[in-house]
Amino acid sequence: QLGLKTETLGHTIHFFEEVDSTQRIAAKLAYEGAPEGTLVVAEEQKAGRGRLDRKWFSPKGTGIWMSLILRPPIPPQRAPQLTLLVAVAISQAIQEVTGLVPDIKWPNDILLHGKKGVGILTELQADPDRVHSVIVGIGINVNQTAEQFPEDIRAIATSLAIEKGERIKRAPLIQEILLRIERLYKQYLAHGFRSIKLLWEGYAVSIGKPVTARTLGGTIRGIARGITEDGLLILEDEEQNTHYIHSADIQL
Ligand code: BT5
Repeated sequence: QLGLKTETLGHTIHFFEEVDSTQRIAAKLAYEGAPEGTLVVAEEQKAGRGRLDRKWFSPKGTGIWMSLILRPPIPPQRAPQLTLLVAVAISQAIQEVTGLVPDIKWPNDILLHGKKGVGILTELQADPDRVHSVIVGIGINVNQTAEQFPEDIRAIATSLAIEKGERIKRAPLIQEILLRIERLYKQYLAHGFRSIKLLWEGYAVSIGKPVTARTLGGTIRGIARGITEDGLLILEDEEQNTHYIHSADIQL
């Protein structure tokens, strides 16, 4: 039992010992009409995934692997804002529970001392003018030791326990994350993205710095100038051209 303090988020929880991906299950539930706040949590994912069908390593019992259904009344182009909102909420929760100060790397990574500890995957069911549901996938490395990461990501990945130097209880962290998401989400629905954007900027690395952005359309080098009101990255290249980037991998 999680002992939730939220009003709606997480009030229906589908818990699984083992799944392919909580993201797939949540998408199915959303399609079948599951209400906002429905949460799918698993101890282990056999086929956890990142963006572009990349793999998300989700071993048994050491992390938080969960997907949350939201139904915001927004057009699809505003959906990237929710990835950023959730990144802020998770960062706040991590800070509150562990004392660690995370950095957010646009669009969907949370770094602990420069290594990836959290990945967020936001997927939509939408018409061209209206979102039906947003499935927010959250993967948090909580208690892995360095040796428990596969070799190919050992140099870039970390866990809360590695950075904190002690094991972290998962239930209170999930509780705090849902509470923070709910708070920011209410603020977002009532007042828009502006105040969330300010919080986001407080956690963001790479703004004002040179970065390389790998997009599906190609690679752009430049200075990250900030984000737009819709949550796109503003990148200024060497010829002072401004690019608005919807999705990319960013190298610092
Ligand atoms: C992400 O993708 O970072 C989104 C990850 C979302 C995972 C959650 S878990 C619950 C829900 N159910 C799912 O099936 N997924 C969501 P992306 O930015 O594409 O990063 C993927 C890359 O991160 C991989 O190609 C690896 O390099 C690296 N990676 C894989 N597993 C990792 C881990 N456990 N920790 C850190 N990095 C990892």
